[in-house]
Amino acid sequence: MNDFNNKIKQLFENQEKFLNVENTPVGNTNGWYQRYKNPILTAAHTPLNWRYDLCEQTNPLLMERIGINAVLNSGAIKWEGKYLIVARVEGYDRKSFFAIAESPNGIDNFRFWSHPVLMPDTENSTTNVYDMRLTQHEDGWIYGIFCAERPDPTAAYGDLSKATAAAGIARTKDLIHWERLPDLKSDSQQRNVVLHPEFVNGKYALYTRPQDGFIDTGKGSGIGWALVESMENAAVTEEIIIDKRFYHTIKEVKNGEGPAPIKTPYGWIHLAHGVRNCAAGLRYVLYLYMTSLEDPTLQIAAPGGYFMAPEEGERVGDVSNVLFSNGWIADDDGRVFIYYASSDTRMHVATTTIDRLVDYCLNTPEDGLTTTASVQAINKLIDKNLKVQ
Ligand code: M1P
Repeated sequence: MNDFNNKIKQLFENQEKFLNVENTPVGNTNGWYQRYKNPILTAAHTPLNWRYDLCEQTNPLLMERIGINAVLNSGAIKWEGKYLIVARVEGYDRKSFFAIAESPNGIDNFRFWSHPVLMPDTENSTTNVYDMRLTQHEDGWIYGIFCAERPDPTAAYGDLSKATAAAGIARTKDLIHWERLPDLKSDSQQRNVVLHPEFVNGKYALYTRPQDGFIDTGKGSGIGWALVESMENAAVTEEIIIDKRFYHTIKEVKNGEGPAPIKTPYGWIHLAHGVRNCAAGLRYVLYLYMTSLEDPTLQIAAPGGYFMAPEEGERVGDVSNVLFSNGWIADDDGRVFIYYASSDTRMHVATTTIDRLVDYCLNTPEDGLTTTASVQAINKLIDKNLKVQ
């Protein structure tokens, strides 16, 4: 074997070893979920043949040809017995694309499918796509809704950073062939749009996030809800806010729906991200809320504070101090796999159960919005405990 082939052999052997590393639970938890030692997907997990030219004639120095920067905000679905991630993969060129990785157990051994998804484009070409939410809808399709980013045509001459965010829509029956549908029509910009899995009053129901600008939600006061007649030509006509932002909370600056909610006998459980500002910049944390089965626009539980926040190594990355989740899987046995990205750089998993999430939603005190209310909630718990101790 010549030197070049030896180097290739070594490269693939090292990669194989890396992909096979077992993931193990870490840390004491508060009983809400279990974190794991290793990220489940990083740039280094992407296949070598996406990055290297493996031909000796054209790449005698065996250098990388295409750099992958990060694997982050991923949709998730259980499919044919496997745990599938529709990852946002970002290249050194800053473009994001979707790529599917699968694992036999949802916790480790994730491997990317041979090719990334070549998402069909719209007539009005899309510069960037990211953060897909997957919904297995009762109409028989699997929908992927994602952010479709384009340059803002109203930008002043020379302003090359002003952009627009719209909700791109695609659907598939096999996660291999994707049909791109027109973007969601909306008076405002939209990001973090998610399809509810069931029809509501015979219509498709969308969780929205109206925003005045590309970054700022401005007057957009929280997570919205809109019913649309069809997904082939989806348009927001009426939008109500079902999860509001409040002053001095974890979602003061903005919030956004995470994955499609999970149905339980007690209500729909939602995972969302909340953003506040501080001297170090924006801080993204994850929180839960619950809506009624009879009326999914009605919030019936709003546990105060965050459910998960960046910890240790999670705190640092391309956009530090960020946890973001747009994928989770509720397994048949009651386990829930929460897939979350840290600091816009890598993907992790945390496991929990439906029982724990329901208990958390129904028994965590709401944010009383003042320091007095917070102390009253603690005192109430102390008094209760004094009676049983
Ligand atoms: O950088 C943090 C996140 O910022 C955006 O989310 P939001 O619109 O809620 O602020 C998105 O760009 C997201 O991809 C990113 O993780």
